[in-house]
Amino acid sequence: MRIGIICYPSYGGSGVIATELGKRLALRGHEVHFISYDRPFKLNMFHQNIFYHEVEVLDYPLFKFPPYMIALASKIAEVSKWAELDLVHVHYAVPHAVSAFLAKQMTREKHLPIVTTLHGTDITVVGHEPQFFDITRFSIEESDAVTAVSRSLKNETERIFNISKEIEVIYNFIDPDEYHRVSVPELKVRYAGENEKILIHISNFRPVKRLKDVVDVFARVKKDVPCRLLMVGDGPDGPGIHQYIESNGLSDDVFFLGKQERVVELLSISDLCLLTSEKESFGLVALEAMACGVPVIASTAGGLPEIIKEGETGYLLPIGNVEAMADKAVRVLTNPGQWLQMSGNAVKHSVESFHIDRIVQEYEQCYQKATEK
Ligand code: GMT
Repeated sequence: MRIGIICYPSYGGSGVIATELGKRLALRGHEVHFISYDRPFKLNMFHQNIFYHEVEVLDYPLFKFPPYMIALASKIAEVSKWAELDLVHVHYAVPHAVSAFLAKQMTREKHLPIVTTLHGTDITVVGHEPQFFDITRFSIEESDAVTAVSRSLKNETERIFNISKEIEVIYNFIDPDEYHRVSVPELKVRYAGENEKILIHISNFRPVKRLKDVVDVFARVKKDVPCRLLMVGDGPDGPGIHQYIESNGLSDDVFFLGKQERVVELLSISDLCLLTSEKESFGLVALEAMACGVPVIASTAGGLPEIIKEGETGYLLPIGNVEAMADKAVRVLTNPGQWLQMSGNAVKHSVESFHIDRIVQEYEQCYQKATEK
């Protein structure tokens, strides 16, 4: 098939999933055309089946806001004509599904099916904004196929938007060839002593991640277990959390590593991953951690209970219950037998349930159905 993929190119789970999906589809013989305002950061390979089309937005003094949505629609229409796309797969309803809808209208002589994948923020945050509500609903209803990355997101979308269209759950995935525990003892000594454990948090440091909870859990664990915390990522809550750590006297125990393109090595030296979010449609980082043998202590937000097996690959606690999260963390960290068991379970579960090959086939079937309609 000839497939157009529209995604955000920057750091973040949706961009990672869209790009890895496109790369794998190309390896399976499909022709894949990425369309975005920048090269997706994970698009780091050459393949004859992969194309990248940059959306250029006219910068004219009259435009207070550059018209990205229209530029994207024009680019989708243009590429779909000359590359004879069989469908476009958009990641995020707003604005991508809206632009795809416009492109479809512009190329009416040739049916252009739209597959829309909902990733979470488009529904739980953006779609809630009264001004975006109707257009989000419209873009979902007008898509030829809609997928959500977890059952929780599907249910929430149906409830919030009262959607009549069928939403298929296609989970996010992991490539175990890339995500597996590697031995990097020289890296471990950079951050922790021989008898110290390493806890890790990776995110875009947005308020929904509840970074203070991460620090509060860490501070409690530290009272019982010698440990250090790696904070990977950056975002709007970065400055505030630096201050919070300093005011709690934890500066020497916490390392800020900024945005990292590759996290396998950092996960490989970690003993626990903390994900305390108040919203998380899937939590790709939890899956990446599990694939690297790192048990996850997480909140019960959104799709996390569908990814983490309670008591087997980690623990799930109510949002904000930092005491309970810390108790579970201490229990795992002080019981080497249990940690080993959980670490092994985590790898097995991630590979068995979320292997890229299996999920990519689900997308292929979804594409097939969308084009046959
Ligand atoms: O978590 C974010 O703020 C980033 C956002 C994104 O666009 O990557 O993540 C969303 O999509 C990911 C990929 O499907 C999911 O793993 C995240 O759970 C989801 N974030 C939220 O629901 C808050």
